[in-house]
Amino acid sequence: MKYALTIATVSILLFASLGFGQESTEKRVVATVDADGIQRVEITGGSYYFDPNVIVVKVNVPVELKVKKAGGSTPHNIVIKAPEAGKDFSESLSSELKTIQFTPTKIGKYPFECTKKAPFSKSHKDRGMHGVLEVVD
Ligand SMILES: [Cu+2]
Repeated sequence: MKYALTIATVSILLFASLGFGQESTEKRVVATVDADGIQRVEITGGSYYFDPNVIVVKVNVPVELKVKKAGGSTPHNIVIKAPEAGKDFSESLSSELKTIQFTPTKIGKYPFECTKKAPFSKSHKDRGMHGVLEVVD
């Protein structure tokens, strides 16, 4: 009986910690199209998040993502691999703004992430550095 209780307690603790670890607040931004017909969004990457982490853009309209890193010495990048939908890039983040240009050609949800990982620790993605680019009509 005592054994069963211990198992139950451990399971609950494990479940709670997993739930907590995966908790990430959604920061959603809908890109506005500028007068020159380009939709621009600024994204900051830090330890361990992207802000915003849900980016909504229109299909077949050029996009400029302005990416930069929040302070700190931990290296970060932003990677999205969806060449079939017009998006395929890997850019390291620095304190200076970098511009990533592409034109999304297919409606859908495309995950982006930081692919960095320190030895013997979880990947930045697993620590919360990921997001979704939503391409809408
Ligand atoms: Cu990172």
